[in-house]
Amino acid sequence: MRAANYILTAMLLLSIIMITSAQDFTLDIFGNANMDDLIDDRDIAYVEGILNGANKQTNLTDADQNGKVDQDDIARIKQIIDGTESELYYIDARGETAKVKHPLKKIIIAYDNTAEIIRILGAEDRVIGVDSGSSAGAILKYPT
Ligand SMILES: [Ca+2]
Ligand SMILES: [Ca+2]
Repeated sequence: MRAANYILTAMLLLSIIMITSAQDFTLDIFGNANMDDLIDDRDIAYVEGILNGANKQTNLTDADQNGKVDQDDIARIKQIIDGTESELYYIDARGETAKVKHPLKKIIIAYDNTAEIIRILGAEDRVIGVDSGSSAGAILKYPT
């Protein structure tokens, strides 16, 4: 279930972030130090490279948002990978840093594609609201 919770969180964040193109997508979650589309062991290696001077710091390196890059960020990235982190920092649709508690217990669906992902993940019991402006697709399966 940890993996499912992480995927759920990631997918919800994706819907918030508003993907413009799959080809130039950056997962805007702090801890994605190498600025690609996921958080994995390569981000740990990238932060290690920053600490030894081989890599340049990126906007998403400070995983715990304490204003400095150190071993604690590597520890946080490891928690994100194994699903034990209690909160995630991300860049929201307005370009501002935001925080979400993890795992998610309550979900509000804003886009049809998110509604379908929630259904696929079997997390429909966590949905407490939907965007009443949506008028098509899987989102209509939820009461408004
Ligand atoms: Ca990454
Ligand atoms: Ca930090």
